[in-house]
Amino acid sequence: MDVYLAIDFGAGSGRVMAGFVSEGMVNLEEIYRFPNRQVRLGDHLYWDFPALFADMKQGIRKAVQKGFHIKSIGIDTWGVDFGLIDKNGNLLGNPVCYRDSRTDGLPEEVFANTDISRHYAEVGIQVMAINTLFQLCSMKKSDDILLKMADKLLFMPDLFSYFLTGTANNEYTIASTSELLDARSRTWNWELIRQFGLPESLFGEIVMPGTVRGRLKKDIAEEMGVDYEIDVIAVGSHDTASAVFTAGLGDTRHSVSAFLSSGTWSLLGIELDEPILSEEARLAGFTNEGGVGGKIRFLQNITGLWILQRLIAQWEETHKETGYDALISAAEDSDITSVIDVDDPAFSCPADMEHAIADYCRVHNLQIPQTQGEYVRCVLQSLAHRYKLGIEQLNRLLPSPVEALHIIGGGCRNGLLNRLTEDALGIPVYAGPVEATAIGNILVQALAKGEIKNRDEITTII
Ligand code: LFR
Repeated sequence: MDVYLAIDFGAGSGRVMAGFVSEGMVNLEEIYRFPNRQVRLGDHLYWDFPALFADMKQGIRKAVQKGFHIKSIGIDTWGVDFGLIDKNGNLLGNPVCYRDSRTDGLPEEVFANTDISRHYAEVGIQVMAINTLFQLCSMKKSDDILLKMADKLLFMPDLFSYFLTGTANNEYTIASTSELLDARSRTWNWELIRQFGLPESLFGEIVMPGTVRGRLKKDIAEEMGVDYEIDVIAVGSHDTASAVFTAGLGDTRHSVSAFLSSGTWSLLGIELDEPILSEEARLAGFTNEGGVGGKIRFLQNITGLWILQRLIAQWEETHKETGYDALISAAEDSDITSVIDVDDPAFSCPADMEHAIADYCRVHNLQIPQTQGEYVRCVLQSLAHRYKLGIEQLNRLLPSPVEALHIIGGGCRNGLLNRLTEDALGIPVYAGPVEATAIGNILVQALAKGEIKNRDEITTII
């Protein structure tokens, strides 16, 4: 059977999915899932790129062994992180994880001498310490030798594609998470790059989703047991871009509907044709990231299920209850009313998430959770509360208010969170598709291959 492979790397795990389009439906099969770990080494927090690359190849091999004929491959990952390669095409060090402390305090330092409003009016990106811009500034500040040796900067999906094909370029949607693009022209903001003293040569050709990046290298194809040519296609290679591509398409009931891509992060917003670069948008924390088809993903980056994921990981270590269903039902039975600010830096990378929540509640005179159910309830209602705030802020910026919310991605399986969100928002909330990212990834490949002709066809499929 002919399939497209969607390779999706998240901060917690990666997977290889096979998909095909038939009779107006996308059919998906999970081929291989593997963990993605952040490794502390010396003073830094890294991704284990060689292990991830090996796992990706393992997934491709498994698809071949299952008898699938692979038409093309599309790769998407989380945003902002990158690898540097030297003139000989070798990887210079393991990519550093965006949760590394090297960028702590840098935005404040950088914008002490730069006009932040003017900056936003050009790049349109929510200033966050994790962004590529600040990672590069921290390397410059510490006189990092790797930056001097680097020939090209490749964002994570670019890096995986490069080692599969040998072609080094930068896909638009992932590049937009760097805070180094011009939001309107959708290409590098050279003035900004020069202003920050970054080597211009690092930044390569920007390719749009749907572009063929290259073919699977011969040696890799042989290793995979493949004797035909396989294209690697640039999809919406930022995971959120692939997911958002499918959100709310075909929703004819509401004229304005927003999306919430729910996973480790909660990305709440709306798709637009052109960016909103006003001071009001900046102050409300909106970002204008690049979307498939040249669209703009106007959204807020909200700390999502990360807090709950960390709690569960911690409970696992201390042999407490970790079953999702049991925890959710304990949360349903709990009546704690405390609401925390999920975006408070205290929750971004604490050693102990339970303590971080308890401390926050103590300092803010809120009831401190005592049971696991109370912790879960507190986190979920805080998220729902934050979504309400986000939609209110969005409504102030749009000509007419949001009428419905589509929650997509793994987090939309959390029925309690969906319900709390609908109660908080007072508008209809739709859940699904859970597999939004893989579906979006595969649809762009099908468009590139000419199997699907246009957005109307996609709307029918969705
Ligand atoms: C989600 C995501 C978000 C981005 C965050 C960090 O997986 O890609 O969109 O803000 O990860 O890169």
